Amino acid sequence: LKNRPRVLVTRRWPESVEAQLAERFDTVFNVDDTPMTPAEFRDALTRFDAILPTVTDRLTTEAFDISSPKTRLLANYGVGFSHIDIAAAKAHGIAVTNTPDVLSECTADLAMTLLLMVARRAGEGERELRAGQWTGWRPTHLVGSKVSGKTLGIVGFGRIGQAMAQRAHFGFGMKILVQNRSRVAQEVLDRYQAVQVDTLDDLLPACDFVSMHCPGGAENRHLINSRRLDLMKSDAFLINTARGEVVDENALVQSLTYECIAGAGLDVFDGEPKVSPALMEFDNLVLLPHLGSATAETRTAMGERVLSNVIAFFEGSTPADRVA
Ligand code: 8YV
Repeated sequence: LKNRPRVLVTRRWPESVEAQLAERFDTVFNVDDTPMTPAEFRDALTRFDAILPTVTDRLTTEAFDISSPKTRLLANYGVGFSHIDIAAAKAHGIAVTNTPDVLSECTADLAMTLLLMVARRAGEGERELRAGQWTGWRPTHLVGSKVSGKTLGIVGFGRIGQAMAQRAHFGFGMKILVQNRSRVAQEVLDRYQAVQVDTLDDLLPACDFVSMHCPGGAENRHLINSRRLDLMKSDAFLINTARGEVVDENALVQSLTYECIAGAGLDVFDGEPKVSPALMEFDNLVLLPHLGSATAETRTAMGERVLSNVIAFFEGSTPADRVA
């Protein structure tokens, strides 16, 4: 085919979707599989019709600092897009899409994994056993907190927050409290017998677990700060599978040091893949390397969702997942 759109894929994807992309488009894969620097991105903007980035590509104001880009579409591989300067993309007339829905279940599964692991001290137990330090069963060994029937606060009640509520309510009989930037339809809350509270400050003191499912970006930066950590119960746990920036990590370290909360499960970090050494010191933390959507099924589905968006865009229709 002549005049096939030139497409840059910034990281390696599952083979089947890479093959589909290569079939339809003049596709360049970043064989190094490394994050793009702002300079590389600026260069790519002059050469490609579409760029398919991921969360590791920091597409800041600096990255968009060129006068007339060739690129018309940024089709993000992932639902969160706080790594993209949307205003700068818009100013250049570049459309942006994401991949909602397809990763909600796996991300909620991982949030539940963190919740269970931290409450039941699974990470601690595994480390102890592998270190050959397990001396045998005793009634007081690695005693954790019961999960079933407890109160879970969900911050951000979009697709992933609701998938979390489904697991917690139907699987574990948890009571669900919700805080969301807009009013959630009563019928949606009723599905999980959930109650929406007005503010985060109302939610935090009432919960045994608080799980973050809101977007990242400037507006939610350090939503969980030291004042809000103080509002949590001292036997409560914080779970974050959203974005690192929504939790002030220094405040979390303080809170854990003074035992103001019982522990946390984190899949995302401010400045990842660097993780603050202070966090490594706590046994009551479960730390995972951004695995939320990391299943074969979901990573393939994410790629297919990007593919549909790119195809729609170059066929002249509005991509289903256009966010800007
Ligand atoms: C991805 C995610 O691993 O979709 C998101 O927002 O955080 C994860 O599913 C990552 O963003 C891929 O770009």
